[in-house]
Amino acid sequence: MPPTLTLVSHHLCPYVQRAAISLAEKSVPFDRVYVDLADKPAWFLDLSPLGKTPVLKVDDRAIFESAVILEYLEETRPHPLHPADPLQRAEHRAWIEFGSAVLGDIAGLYSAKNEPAFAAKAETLAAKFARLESHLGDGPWFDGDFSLVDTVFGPVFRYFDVFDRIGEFGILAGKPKVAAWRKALAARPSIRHAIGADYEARLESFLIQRNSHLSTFMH
Ligand SMILES: N[C@@H](CCC(=O)N[C@@H](CS)C(=O)NCC(=O)O)C(=O)O
Repeated sequence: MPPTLTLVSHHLCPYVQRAAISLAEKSVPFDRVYVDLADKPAWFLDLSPLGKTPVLKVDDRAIFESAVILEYLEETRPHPLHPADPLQRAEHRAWIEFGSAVLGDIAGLYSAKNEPAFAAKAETLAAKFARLESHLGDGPWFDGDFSLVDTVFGPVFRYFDVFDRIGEFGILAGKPKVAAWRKALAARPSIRHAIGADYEARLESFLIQRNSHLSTFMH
């Protein structure tokens, strides 16, 4: 009997989405429970030493940290999302880390309290996407077959679907390979279905509540 998997989730968390996308790509059934990160329940803090989502419950054991969850699924489930070659696999792990740094910059962008701080974060992000633009090949995916790097960047680009409705901040402008990659990721069923139907409305109200520079465009 394979273990029962439960993904402890938050509705907006991009790191949770990584795990959901990998599980969908591998056709692995799993349950999902949601926690309120603004009011963390005791059972969640017991499971999650860092108090963060995602946690993957494997029967009665708990794995935390999304990159570790992805590696566990690679080791235990079919349909590999990592390349077979060790050097290429190491490169992919490095770009996954880059994806986490981009998520940190996105959080910095939507939390920036004033225009100069916002502009600085937008510039940092534009430089990171320029780096990706020069690294990407012919597509449609990051590097050959659909991989964990694609899994990580699907939730990254999802933020821009909402940002684009708020304003034009020039972060992805003039980057045709990034644009094509974003489009391919947005159409991938595993990525589309990694969130609930109310995701965008939830993200919008979260962004308004930040009371940040970005929020000022939303009133
Ligand atoms: N390095 C972690 C990051 C996870 C993370 O930052 N999760 C956020 C939500 S997206 C969280 O739980 N934040 C709550 C907190 O830090 O208190 C991973 O890859 O799983």
